[in-house]
Amino acid sequence: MYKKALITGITGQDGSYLTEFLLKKNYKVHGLVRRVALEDGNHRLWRLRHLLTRITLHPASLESYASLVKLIQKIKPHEVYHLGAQSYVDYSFKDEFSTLNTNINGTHYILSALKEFSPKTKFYFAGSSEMFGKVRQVPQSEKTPFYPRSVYGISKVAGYDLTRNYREAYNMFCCSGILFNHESPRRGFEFVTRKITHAVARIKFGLQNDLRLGNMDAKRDWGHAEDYVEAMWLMLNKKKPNDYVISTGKQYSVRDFAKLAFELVDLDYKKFIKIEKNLYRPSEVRSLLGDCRKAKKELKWKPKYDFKKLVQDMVKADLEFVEKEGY
Ligand code: NAP
Ligand code: F7E
Repeated sequence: MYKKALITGITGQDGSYLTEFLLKKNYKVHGLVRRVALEDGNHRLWRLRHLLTRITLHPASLESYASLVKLIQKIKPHEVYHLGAQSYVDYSFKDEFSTLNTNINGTHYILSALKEFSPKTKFYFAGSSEMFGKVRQVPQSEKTPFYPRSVYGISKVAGYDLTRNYREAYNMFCCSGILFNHESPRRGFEFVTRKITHAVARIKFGLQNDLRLGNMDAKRDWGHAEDYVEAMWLMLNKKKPNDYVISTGKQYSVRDFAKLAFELVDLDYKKFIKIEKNLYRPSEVRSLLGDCRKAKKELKWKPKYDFKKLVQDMVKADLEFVEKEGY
């Protein structure tokens, strides 16, 4: 018997890699999408284009409990991967209300709908290293206290607590992955890694002269999304539900990322980068470094990509992208 998975946020970076991963495991994959995505598939479904004939997309809204109930009753999924969220930290300073609304209520509605109509469904919540924010410990593990520095981080702490509470109160199979930054050629263009690799390719092809960045001293523990979606599945396929940090255990600055990305096309990053104060955040997360020993031990999870391979993958893909698309 095949398994059915429902993915919210299927149109995003992780949603597309997770879809590929689950299809390889013979899952029937269902995705929740905003109605506009179906109207404007060319733009909004670009990450799923090669998969569209093999999956079922359902228009629904994370803001509507009723639409989620209908969807869950219709599909009766074995597993729900709740990835849908306003995921851009910087935007959460500009629109606090919609970030909280989508990220907290969306999570709460799904958990509540599952409790009422499909309590045996396993649930994955996309937690984030942004929950650690102004870090209380180095490196950060499942035991590290949270200190979020943005409304985005706050919304993820609330989602994490809701997920844990449904597990404890109603005995449901609910897990949070506390994932550190993960990137790929499918990363959104507003995130710093993709902003850099896209700019590197555009500069190389003579389409752009410089790259404007904010805080280049910020440090992150960067992995590859392809590796990280596997960890989501491993969590839901353990005997018991639990929460896990997923990270590489290595830390690099935004400057390190830019330096390597420019070097890969034989350019010196110092000649192209301009620092803009308005790209700094009102309260920055300066340094994140994960301790994923629990995931390595209990899930037998291990990333295949290191930092250099990740940057190479993204630069190569953006050189091809800019050459083909011309922008
Ligand atoms: P992403 O590329 O930004 O994708 C976000 C997804 O959420 C998109 O499919 C988007 O749909 C959907 N979404 C946003 N607002 C929505 C709304 N109001 N209603 C329905 N869907 C909505 O993010 P990602 O990098 O794949 O990350 C996946 C999840 O992991 C997110 O929850 C993110 O917060 C979390 N996370 C990411 C990282 C990371 O480094 N990538 C690390 C830790 C946690 P549209 O296409 O319609 O906008
Ligand atoms: O910023 C600095 C910025 O926007 C990384 C999301 O997936 O990972 C992501 O959140 C760092 C920050 O990612 C620019 O100040 C400098 O320190 O790429 P980012 P993020 O904020 O770490 C976490 C784990 C998530 O959960 C989120 O969903 O880079 N930075 N200059 C810049 N950042 C951006 N975006 N643009 C710049 O020009």
